[in-house]
Amino acid sequence: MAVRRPRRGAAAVPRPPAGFSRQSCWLAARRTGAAVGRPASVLPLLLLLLVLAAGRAGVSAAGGPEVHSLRGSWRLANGNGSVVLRGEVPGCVHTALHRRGLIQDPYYRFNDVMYRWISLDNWTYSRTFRTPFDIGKWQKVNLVFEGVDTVAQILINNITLGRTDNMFNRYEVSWQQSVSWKDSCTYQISELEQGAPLKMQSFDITSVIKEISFVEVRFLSAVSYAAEQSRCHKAYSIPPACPPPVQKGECHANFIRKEQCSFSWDWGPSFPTQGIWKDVRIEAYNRYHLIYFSLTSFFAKSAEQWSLEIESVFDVVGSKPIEGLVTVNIPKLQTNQTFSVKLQPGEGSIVLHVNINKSSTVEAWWPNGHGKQTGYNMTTTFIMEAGYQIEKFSKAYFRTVELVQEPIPGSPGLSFYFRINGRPIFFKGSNWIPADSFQDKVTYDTLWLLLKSAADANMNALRVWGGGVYEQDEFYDICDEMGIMIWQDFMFACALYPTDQNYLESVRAEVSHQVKRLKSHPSIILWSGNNENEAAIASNWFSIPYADKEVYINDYVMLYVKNIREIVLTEDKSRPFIASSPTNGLKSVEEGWVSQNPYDTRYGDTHFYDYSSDCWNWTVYPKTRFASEYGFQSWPSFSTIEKISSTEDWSYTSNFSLHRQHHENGNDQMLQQIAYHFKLPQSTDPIKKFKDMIYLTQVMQAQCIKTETEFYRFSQSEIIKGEGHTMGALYWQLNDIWQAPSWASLEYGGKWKLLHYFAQNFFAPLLPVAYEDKGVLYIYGVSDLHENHKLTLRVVVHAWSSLEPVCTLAKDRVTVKAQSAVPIYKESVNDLLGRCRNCTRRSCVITFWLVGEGGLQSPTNQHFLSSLRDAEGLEKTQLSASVSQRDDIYVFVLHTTAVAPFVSLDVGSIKGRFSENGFLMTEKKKVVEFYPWELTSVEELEKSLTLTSLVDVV
Ligand code: BMA
Repeated sequence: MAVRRPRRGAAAVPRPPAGFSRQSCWLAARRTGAAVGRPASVLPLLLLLLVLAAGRAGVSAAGGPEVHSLRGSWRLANGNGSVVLRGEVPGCVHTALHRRGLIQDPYYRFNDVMYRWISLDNWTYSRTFRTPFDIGKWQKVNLVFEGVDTVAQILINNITLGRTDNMFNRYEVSWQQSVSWKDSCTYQISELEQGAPLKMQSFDITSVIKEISFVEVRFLSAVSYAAEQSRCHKAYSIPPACPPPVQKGECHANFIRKEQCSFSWDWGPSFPTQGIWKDVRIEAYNRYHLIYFSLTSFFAKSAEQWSLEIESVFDVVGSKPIEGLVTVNIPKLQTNQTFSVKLQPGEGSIVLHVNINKSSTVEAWWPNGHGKQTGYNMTTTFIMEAGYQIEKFSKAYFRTVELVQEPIPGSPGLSFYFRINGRPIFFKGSNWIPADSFQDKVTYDTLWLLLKSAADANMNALRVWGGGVYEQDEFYDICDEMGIMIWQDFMFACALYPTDQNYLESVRAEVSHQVKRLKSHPSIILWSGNNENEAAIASNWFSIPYADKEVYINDYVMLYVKNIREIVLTEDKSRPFIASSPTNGLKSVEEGWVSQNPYDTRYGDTHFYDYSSDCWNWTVYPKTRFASEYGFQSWPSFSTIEKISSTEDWSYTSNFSLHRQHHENGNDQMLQQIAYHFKLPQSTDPIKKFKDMIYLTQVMQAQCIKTETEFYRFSQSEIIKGEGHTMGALYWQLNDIWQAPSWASLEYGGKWKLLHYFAQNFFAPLLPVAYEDKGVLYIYGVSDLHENHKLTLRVVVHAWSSLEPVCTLAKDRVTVKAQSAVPIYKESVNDLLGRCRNCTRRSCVITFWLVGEGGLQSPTNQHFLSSLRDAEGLEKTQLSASVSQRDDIYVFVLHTTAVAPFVSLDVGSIKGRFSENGFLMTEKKKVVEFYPWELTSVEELEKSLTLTSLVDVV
């Protein structure tokens, strides 16, 4: 196995139909204490009848909380007041400056470094607001921030209410417990000395609010804060100090609880934003208030019983407990249960266990490709003696998840795979990064389009990577609806982290908040502590002297095991937890949570990158239990680059092309990989040459990741030399944060790279996969289907020089086993070439596919017998297309005069995707559909269309 170099840091996609659920019914904050509900006795039923008589079902009776939104336009000023403007909330400074025309598009050319001053300044958001209601009427009035990015002091009417330092936390602000703003080192020290609470997250503003109030959020530059925190951490250093220079980023991201990649990454710019990035509002209530509501499902095997655990977190004002009734109703499952509950004063939760009526059939939630994503409408009604009634409408989903780590016969180590509803599932998908440097630009439609593209490429899983953000509720809602399983990292990546007390407090609040907020989603199937931090210690990325290693291991265990894991296990018993990715799973635990070699193929998951070996050679890939990261870079298409560059930038070696590449030697690595199999562009026309390069990087990336993914898929049922049973292939990475070369298969804006079209095929539920071993060609039948199938394998050999097949073969009644990869064909390449007149490795290519009854058919796959650089007989083709419209889609009829490898259709910036792309065209005519994502026309498409195949590269 090549060793990974330590690095740093509709078939169409229609708009969501009207009324497409954006359910997001659980509220949020962090609390403690628990009380368990009991099934109701007779007495409280009286109460129920009384309240039902008083109020209409589905509507909160009078007395419910008042909410006043503070979203909208705020005043925004920089530190010395020289820049003043209006800024939207939710939003950030960069977006505000751009909207007002004070800066250009931050993604344009070199603006990321030009605009560094923005994040080095300290900005203040402020506004006045008229108190929307008679606050005297309310026992509690809170100012609630769902997300503040990141370090800020919050004031109302010039009185400091508190401070924030974690963008992943929710803050409620008030007056009584306020602290004054101090230098952050002093702050830590004095608070520690006094033993005072270090982070205040719950305040009550009742006594500070006036009829007209002035609210201010004074930010401190995240960059300065991180530097200062690092300086204050005197006992020992916490590396890495800074990102590699090629990333043009900021230092000490690990000292601030902020999106780690906002300080730059190897695919992303440095835009350490400041802003109020989520909802902000005033909330007023009497007696009691529901803060979080969540449900998780469980299945008791012995009793064959589904149940739901429903957790409600309340704030009870005053000194007396409140009693009442909670009714849970799931009409479709004939389940209706009432519990009597008692809420203690202060913040606490009640946990109800609802058994689902056994005479109803429960349809489970399944991953994409394995069944439906059934959810059941559920109403939970809280009727409390103290007044108003709360009704929550939610979707109850039923699914189980097990992470199976058990011995495998014939193989040392342990398995590592997921069983969903008792069925082992091969994970097909990719890794998700933030969809924009500016989160306020990520709309529901952005998320929907990216996730639909994942589902359309036959993916069933994504990993939300730990260097970004915990995604918006809508992200997980969409995954629930599309059956995309989420491997959810906590937000720590490629670094070591501090563990001093106030840092840990902040993280504890963050984890508790995020788990409560997200645990109702069936799509989330795993919590994972961090990205690559076990590996960073084990492989000593930061050159830590051996004698000091223990300190860092202790910190590691303190953070991910004693804190994060402990909270997760308390908050959520419905899904597994692992401490890191990659990890050796149970083996890492056995070795004290940091394994000698977390990349061990016989345990846990692996990340694997090798840019120098020939990627067509499958023997370089690790026969791992689970490939959770692997990939190759490519450039986004010209239409995407064009938007943020100017003419002088359009060459592969321009300053711009170098600037945009954040991975050391990235552009050269792509060239090297291309050169293994293709001729490099030689055109004297610089723009043609640049476009050819872009095209080749995409062809190379698609072909490399295809080879690697197919290897993982065909390794799922076998053990070779003790290795195998690979049960997951999540390539790095799905999406882009800006327009730049990266590992993504979807460009910024959503356009599919050739890789994404390839993914649709290499992740197909039924796929024949070929590889060669010592001169023998093997074809495996790979299937995710739940039944065995008797199919016909068709193998067709073409000469590069002719559209007529040289020879064909049909192998009937081959058994492709359910959810397996089995050999279905074997022949020495020499025999095969011998059978097909005049074929040599250089002159011919093999295509093959599977067909069966009932329309069952795999994509057509191909196997190259030599590099295409050496292909003999390829002719210059005349590719042409005619475009027509059929209902909402467009039909492209393609014609070729010769065999054409890697045919690419590109319609520039017209949003939409083709039914297939990048294919080997061996017929004279082929029909490809285009699914638009916006209004377009035949004329526009014809005008924008570029057809390219490999022979067009000169
Ligand atoms: C992975 C990720 C990222 C990185 C990618 C490509 O390991 O975790 O840190 O962007 O590799 O280098």
